[in-house]
Amino acid sequence: PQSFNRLKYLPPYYTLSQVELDIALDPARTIVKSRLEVLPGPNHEAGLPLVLQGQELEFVSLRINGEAHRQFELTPLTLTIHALPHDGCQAFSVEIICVCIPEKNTSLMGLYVSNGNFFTQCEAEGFRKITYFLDRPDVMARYRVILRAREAEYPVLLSNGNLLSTEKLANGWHTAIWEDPFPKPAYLFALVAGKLECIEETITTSSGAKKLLQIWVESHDLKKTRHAMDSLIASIYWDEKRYGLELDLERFMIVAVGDFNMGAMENKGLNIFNTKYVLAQAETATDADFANIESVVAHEYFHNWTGNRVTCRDWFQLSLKEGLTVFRDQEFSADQMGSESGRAVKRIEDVRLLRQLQFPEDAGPMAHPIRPDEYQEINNFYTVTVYEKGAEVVRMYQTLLGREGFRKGMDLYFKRHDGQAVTCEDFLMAMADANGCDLEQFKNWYGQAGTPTVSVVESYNAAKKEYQVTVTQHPPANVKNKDTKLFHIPLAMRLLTPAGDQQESLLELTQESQTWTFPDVETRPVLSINRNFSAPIKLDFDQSEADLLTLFSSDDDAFNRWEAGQKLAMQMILQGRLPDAALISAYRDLLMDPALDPAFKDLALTLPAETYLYEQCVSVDPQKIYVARRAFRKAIARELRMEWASLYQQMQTPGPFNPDAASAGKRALKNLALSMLLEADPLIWSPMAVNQYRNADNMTDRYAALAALVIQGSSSAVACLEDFYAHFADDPLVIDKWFSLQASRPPVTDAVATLSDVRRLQGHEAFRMNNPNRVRSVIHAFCMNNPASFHQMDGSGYAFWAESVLALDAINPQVAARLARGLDRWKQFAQPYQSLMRAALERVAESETLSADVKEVILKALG
Ligand code: B3K
Ligand code: ZN
Repeated sequence: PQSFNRLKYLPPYYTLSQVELDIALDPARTIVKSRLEVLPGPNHEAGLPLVLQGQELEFVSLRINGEAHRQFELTPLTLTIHALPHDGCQAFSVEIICVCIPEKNTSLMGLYVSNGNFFTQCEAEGFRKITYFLDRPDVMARYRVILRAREAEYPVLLSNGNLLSTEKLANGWHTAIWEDPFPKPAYLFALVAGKLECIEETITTSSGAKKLLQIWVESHDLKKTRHAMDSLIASIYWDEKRYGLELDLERFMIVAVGDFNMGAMENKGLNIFNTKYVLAQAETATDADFANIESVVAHEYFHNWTGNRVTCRDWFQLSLKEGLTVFRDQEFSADQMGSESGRAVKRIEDVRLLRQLQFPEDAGPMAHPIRPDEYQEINNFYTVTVYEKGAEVVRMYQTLLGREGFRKGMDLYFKRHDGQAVTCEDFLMAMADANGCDLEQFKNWYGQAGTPTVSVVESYNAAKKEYQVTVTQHPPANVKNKDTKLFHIPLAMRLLTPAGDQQESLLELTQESQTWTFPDVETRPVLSINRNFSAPIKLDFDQSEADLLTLFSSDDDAFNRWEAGQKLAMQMILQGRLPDAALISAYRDLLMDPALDPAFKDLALTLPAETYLYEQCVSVDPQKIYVARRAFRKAIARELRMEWASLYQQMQTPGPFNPDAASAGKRALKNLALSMLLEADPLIWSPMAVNQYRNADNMTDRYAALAALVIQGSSSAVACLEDFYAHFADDPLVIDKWFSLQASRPPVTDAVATLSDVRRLQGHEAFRMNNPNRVRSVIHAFCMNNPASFHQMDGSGYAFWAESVLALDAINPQVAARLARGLDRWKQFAQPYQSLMRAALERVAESETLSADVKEVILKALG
């Protein structure tokens, strides 16, 4: 397979100034006429041909400077034009007519049809499925777009930028002309056409300009758009306040679509969203949905500056925009929590996600630096490493430079690079130059894969009243390069003493090993290190259970307080122990502390995920881990049944539903209590859960009660599931929840039952193999979110996985490639799992029709 290398980047031979598109939309035959104003590029040489990318297109005609042109070659992936006027040394125009077939496009890249309407997805390389083009992010042009369609079927015609005019044509067709004043790469192009309606608001931004905001959905969904609009408005004001960045267009649109490969897309002025990240109302969306919508709306909006105004030179630089924009959305969401404890809760959630998903990636066969050096299919590199670890790296600049220093760096970045396509190094240099500091060693975070381990050894000299800590960095175990470079690691730390007299400080670990000495420490302190998860590392610190209990009950850093509890639980689960009296008592004190945020209590009493526990083992026995974790949980449920019962009462949220963080935190703790009570005393508490299921006025409480019943294998679960389906049959997003709850149900008696459930769900009338959300709620949920049912000693889960990867690959390679990642960590498992997984991988590898997407993932896993 062809692979692309970061160091082989060449500037373009040709570039574009202006693009005019005239698109006549028809599901069976869309005609695309383009007129490109071409200029010699930075790397031009006289006589070079112009090579355009094009995929799955029917070529019709080519004109150069208005004249028919015959010196060209077509391949399945390119249109190469020879004999250019003046050897291509002066500007010339290219006019191309071609045809594509949106209704046959199940890959959901390029132009496609969803529920009768047209949508596009161009990042990373989808524009070439619409027309022949210089489809690379360092070619930026101004676009003028004429959309044509039959008015009765497609009354709304949208594209990027500003609407110039509309016109009714005689034959029942109509047109709309859009112009985007900002030069952009093709991946930010978008069009939408169909029967849609919008809610709109006008706001005034910092310069006093009026801006039109619209959210476009199918008419029956209009009532579910308020939260997305509020999130958008909050994002716009936050970016002005925190970074001085203003919305630059007169109009900003969000459109929701039910068939979408990922969460959302930041096309200039016309963001396209998976319905899952737009539509919400109390009756149909959970607190998690509300929070996700807020953060995805913010993320896409923030891309308008970090991604669109300043974009990536090439796709290896993806983290330049994604890591930075994730960091920005994390900070926004933290601020929206409304309190310091809320900020900490958000931080814990973000780190939990990183460690559950990114750490395994960084330890597995697809490990790559946040700026990869090599890829075969770029779509495989929209990863938790590029996004979430990328965000951690951006966060470290802020930790090292302070908020003000970070802001200075951002200001210089925009001053230098507005309107350009740049690299991660340009970002680093802006940070360094704005702060007059040397970030040379910090660069290593961009170039090396794997999670570094930092080991800590401490000593206290009671006679001298002196405390010493020695910190050593160890390169990630899986890093292949011989000359491993040392990282620049910021470690926030504080010595906890009874007197509370020690301040927080920041240790900068830049050498392999460094020792810090602290004088005047009156009593042996307890070390709190890597506070707020200041660096994305694994900490190897053999702290006693007594010290961990001290941290868990009194660390003033909420993240480390939570972390101490996780570490205690993790160690005991992996040793097959149940929580001892001291830990139970610490849990009890924490749960009953009136000063603590309920959302924090919920996180503190939620055990580390099975997949995170896997990462701590040399040879994973998934069934053993499942049993040990479940037993540990049952013990917490039983030992604290009085506390759970009283919290279940105390955490009720009377009055109308409010999705704010404070109310959501109370609901989370209440519903944790309910599930614990069901675990402890199912016969007593099942009727209470059924009662909550029936009477809830919001989806969070209704779904939580249903989930508790299903997970417990309660006899009432079946009737409630049937009722739920009947009630929400018309709402695809709610039906996705119904599917995914069943597919991710852990084994109650025997796990084979779950696989047969999954096969039954696949035969259900509402199952759709070509809708990514539905597929993810059944197949991905089972294979990637239900480890105890998936990892069976008969290999049935893996056989199902292989069959599903192959079936999906024929429909949608991106969705299939995501599922293909499900066996990445096969080498880490004990037998017989390991051999069975390998056999399943080999079965997929044998297929002769694999997409580049799936092939890369499978061959790297086997390699
Ligand atoms: N930039 C898009 C992701 C595109 C994925 C292409 N396979 C969404 C986002 O990160 O905001
Ligand atoms: Zn993004």
